[in-house]
Amino acid sequence: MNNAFPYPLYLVLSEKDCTHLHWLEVAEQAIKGGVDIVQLREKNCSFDAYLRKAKQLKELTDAHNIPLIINDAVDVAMEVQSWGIHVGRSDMRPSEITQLPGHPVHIGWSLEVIEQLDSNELKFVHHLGVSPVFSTPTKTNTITEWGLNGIRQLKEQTSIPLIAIGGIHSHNAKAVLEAGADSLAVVSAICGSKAPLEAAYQLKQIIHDTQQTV
Ligand code: TZP
Ligand code: MG
Repeated sequence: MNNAFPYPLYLVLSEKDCTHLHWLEVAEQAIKGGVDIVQLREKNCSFDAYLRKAKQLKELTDAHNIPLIINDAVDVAMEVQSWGIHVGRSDMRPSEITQLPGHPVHIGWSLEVIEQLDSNELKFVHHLGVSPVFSTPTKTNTITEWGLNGIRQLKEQTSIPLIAIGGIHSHNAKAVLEAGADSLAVVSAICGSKAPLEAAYQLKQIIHDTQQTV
């Protein structure tokens, strides 16, 4: 377990990817199954609609003592007072976010190209999303596929916690952790499951089993 990011199972939740159950039901089951942290990630959503969802989810995550991260929308994150915000290269920069009074305490940044490791922005970042580890139908507008070797190399080059995302499922979870990921972020492995509680539980078991050996 990485003390700087003690949330090894990370659910990235979006309504469109919840193919079997209501998105809030998915979140609740996933938390009961062992998810440690939840990110709300909605695209093409109005501020009001995003905020409504964020408030519903915050109520749930607060009730379970789980941190909430909002993707992209710094205004929504600040309004709902989420613990974290996650941004990519095309969003508000981490350094700008830290200028805002009352900004979220935790900032995640997607690492899509190796040049970002030289960026001044790293000083303002608390975790890096290794994006994507494997290609995935869930997000297709991606640049690098880091692969396991990419995680190994990044691990040597930075001490910022690495959150692996993209194509992570129970069959490759152990390998991703062994390559050096501090946390596994998943969408379809949980949102696309008919049984999100069991899907989360299975991933959490793999994490526990792997932590005994690495
Ligand atoms: N960022 C990089 S890949 C990805 C995001 C949001 C989607 C991951 O989805 P899945 O279904 O876990 O492969
Ligand atoms: Mg973004």
